[in-house]
Amino acid sequence: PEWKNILSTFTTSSVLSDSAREKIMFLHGKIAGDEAVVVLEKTPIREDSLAELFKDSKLRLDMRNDIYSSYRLQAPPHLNEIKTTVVCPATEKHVKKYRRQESFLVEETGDDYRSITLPYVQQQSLSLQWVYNILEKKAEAERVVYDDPDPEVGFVLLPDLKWDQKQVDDLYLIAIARQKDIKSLRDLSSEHLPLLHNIFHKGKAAILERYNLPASKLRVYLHYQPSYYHLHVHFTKLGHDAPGCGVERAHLLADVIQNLQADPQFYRTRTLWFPLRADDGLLGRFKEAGRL
Ligand code: M7G
Repeated sequence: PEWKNILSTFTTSSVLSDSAREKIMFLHGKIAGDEAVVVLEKTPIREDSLAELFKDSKLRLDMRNDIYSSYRLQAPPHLNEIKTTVVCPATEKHVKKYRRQESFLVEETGDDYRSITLPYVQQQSLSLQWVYNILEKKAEAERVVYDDPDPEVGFVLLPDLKWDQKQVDDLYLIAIARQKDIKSLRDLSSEHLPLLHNIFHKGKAAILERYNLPASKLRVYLHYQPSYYHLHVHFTKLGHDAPGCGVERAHLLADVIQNLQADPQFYRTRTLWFPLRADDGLLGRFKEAGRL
């Protein structure tokens, strides 16, 4: 790991969104002439750092009143880092993804998928280069938690970009299928059951072994719509409200498996509901088609 400040040239053009409670800020700007999105996030206080925190920090009193007092604690720099994510060069789609926006629930039949969603997604979804880099070990190779090389049912399990791996409390991993032709939930049929079973069982086993976290503590799901149209499964810790874990976007893998067992074409024929943001081009397509 190198300490290089590529952000010293970052100029902010706007705050896309922020949350004082979540202690996170999404910025749009430029790095050396290139469009960039920068995410700054304060990370949780780790229990295993407390001894050092109390011993090595400076403490300044703000106020004292009876039995109450409040302080500012200046932690040693390595206990006071800000998790920073940079997307550069960022596309307009990245900027939209992080801009705070009102969302609308869309109802998509199987036919809507084929006539509205699929043509749109084929034209304008985000690049999958980062996914291929992971599958081909060209990036993040040292972060991989589990790798099943089988071309049919294989997958790579690794920490999600959103997780700094400092504490298991906000554990977030993704399993990326090795098969390249499955865009999303909509492409799944019963022929994919061996793949889904494999991801479910081996993914949970690998997380138990590495992080000592049992299946009963995991939320295992797919997003619909996803941002990246290459099949992947999210593994997050129960109790941690990971972004996108809500009912309108997350489909539990256990349910997906059962639905496909009951009806091999379930996800190709059912109506699915999902939220789209006001500035999402796909929402425009649904409106044009009179489906909203
Ligand atoms: P999604 O459901 O397609 O979209 O999930 P979402 O981002 O709207 O949830 C893609 C998941 O992959 C997200 O949880 C991302 O945080 C994660 N992710 C995205 N990128 C670009 C990377 C990456 O380069 N490396 C890793 N490890 N995870 C990524």
